[in-house]
Amino acid sequence: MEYSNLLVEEQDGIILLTINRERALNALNRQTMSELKDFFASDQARSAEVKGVIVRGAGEKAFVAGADIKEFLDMDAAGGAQMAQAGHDIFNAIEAFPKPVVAAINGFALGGGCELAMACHMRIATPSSRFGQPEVNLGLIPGYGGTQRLIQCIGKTKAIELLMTADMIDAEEAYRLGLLNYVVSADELIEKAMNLIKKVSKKGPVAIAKIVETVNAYFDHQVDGFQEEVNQFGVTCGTEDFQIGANAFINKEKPKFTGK
Ligand code: CO8
Repeated sequence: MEYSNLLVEEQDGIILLTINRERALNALNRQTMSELKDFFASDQARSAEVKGVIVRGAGEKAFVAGADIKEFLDMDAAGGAQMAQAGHDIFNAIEAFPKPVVAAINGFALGGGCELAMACHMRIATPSSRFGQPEVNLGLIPGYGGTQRLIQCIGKTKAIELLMTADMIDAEEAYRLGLLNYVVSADELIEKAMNLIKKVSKKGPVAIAKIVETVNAYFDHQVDGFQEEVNQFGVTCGTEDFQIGANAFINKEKPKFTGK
């Protein structure tokens, strides 16, 4: 698929995925959502050579300022539910991606933008970044997972306040609440995200994929997360990676994982 709203660049096996609609503060219109869906399912993203994905917004002002409000002005109840479901499917696929996905946030991460960041495995932001779920200002509620993931990230007490008031918080407050992994300067943002992915890429790839599955199981009410851990622990014990990792430790060597 040719992308008109995503830029895909690769550096040292790490994909830099840029939401590229700077004039609309990178708002997620239908086209961008379908490109995101395509990208995370693509052979390029899922290639064994890829260590992870950094998601960022184009320009200096916004990560993503939300879903594209101009596209859903005339939406009815059925159309809204359909669009929200499609968004859930895409963000769930990002959350389930078997390699680290890091949001590198410089500027506004609002509504669907905050929801996209929360679907990523880790979040790093610059001090001037601002976060919020302002949907109630439009007479809506979040539709891309925000009511659930905000609680998961920061707990109900603050989540319900932010969801009800539509207040924006700065990066320092977002870090304090547990929404962010790191706050770094704009100059350091991509380097920090790259270093995080490089650190993860030195671990056993099967184990990393199983961490994603097992952590996500905690939030899946159909699945017993503890049972999932037992099952996936067994799976990782049966891998070549485990043999390589354990032997490397005993022989005081660095492991060369095969991902098998
Ligand atoms: N959608 C569409 N266009 C947008 C959006 C958006 N979310 N945000 C900004 N833009 C556009 C503006 O319309 C403007 O375009 P133009 O120059 O053509 O008028 C351009 O980006 C620049 O924006 P501003 O002039 O407003 O810039 P400011 O610096 O004055 O303000 C703000 C920046 C505070 C970020 C402001 O733009 C703003 O409040 N944006 C909207 C934020 C918002 O409400 N986001 C939530 C949207 S709802 C949502 O995300 C629901 C997700 C779930 C959907 C479920 C299925 C439908």
